Amino acid sequence: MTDISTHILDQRMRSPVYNASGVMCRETTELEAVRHSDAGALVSKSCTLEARDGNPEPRYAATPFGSINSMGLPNHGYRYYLDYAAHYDYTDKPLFISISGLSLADNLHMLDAFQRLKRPLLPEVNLSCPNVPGKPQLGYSFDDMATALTAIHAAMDIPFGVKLPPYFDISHFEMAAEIFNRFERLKFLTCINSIGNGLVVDTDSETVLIKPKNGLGGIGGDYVLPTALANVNTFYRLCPDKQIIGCGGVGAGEQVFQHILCGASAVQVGTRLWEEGAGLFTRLNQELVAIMQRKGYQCLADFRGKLRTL
Ligand code: ERO
Repeated sequence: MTDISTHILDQRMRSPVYNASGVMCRETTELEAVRHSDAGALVSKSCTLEARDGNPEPRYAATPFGSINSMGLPNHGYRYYLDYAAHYDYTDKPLFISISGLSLADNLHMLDAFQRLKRPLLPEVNLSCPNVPGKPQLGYSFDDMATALTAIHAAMDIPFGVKLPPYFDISHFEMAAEIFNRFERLKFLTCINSIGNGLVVDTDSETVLIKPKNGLGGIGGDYVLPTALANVNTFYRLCPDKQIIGCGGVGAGEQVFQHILCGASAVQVGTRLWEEGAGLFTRLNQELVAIMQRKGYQCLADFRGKLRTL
């Protein structure tokens, strides 16, 4: 028997794959569809204090190699997800709650409400939304990120994680890792959010594909796989006490395998889930099992983090 189960903290996942925040998770019906699928966990849409409609449409487009989005954080407001979390059956599969307040005070307010539920939910604080005009990505401002994490860590009794933007320079990886390693209850790092502020152009019409921000948006899908793997593997090496959750460029079991080989304990899927729907998870699990059987691996620990260098 090939075992593809994994753990985030002490919570067991029957499969390492689940949705990336933003895809199939704004409505409770969507969250329930992921819960009833072969995903190993689920994460809710990043929430704000108050409900938001998000940016004007069109704000998502599929492209030949992935996707571009500038959704602008459309969500029902944190109370909607708080209610879902309050009634969730935690014996089924882990529930991650994504938090993306427009200020540190908003984040602290929402995190307090979620931890007061006294349920085993896993907060994922989004430090990397690229699409809210006038709000820079916190993950790129190291001093502000350290200030925010200091306050969040002091306020949190329960373990939590962060969703990170992609980093591209070794000095930035090292500076970010040094900050994360200061915080004991910061237990997992999700790498990566979409690559912010890309531009996809349609040659025939000579236009951008999405309306907000003159067409700039977060890039996901095949384009981002090497960047995602670099972030997973580098933080796996630099933050040995944290768990890494991979995200980016997953379309088949092979990319799930690669994320885990680079050190991921679990793997999120965004663009491909948007395009294919929740049946995707059954396929990814089957493809991952086939690769493991071909290689003679019986469980994920047999190859997790064992990427070889030359
Ligand atoms: O526009 C969004 O709602 C959005 N899109 C992303 O690619 N990443 C995000 O983190 C995000 C909002 C929090």
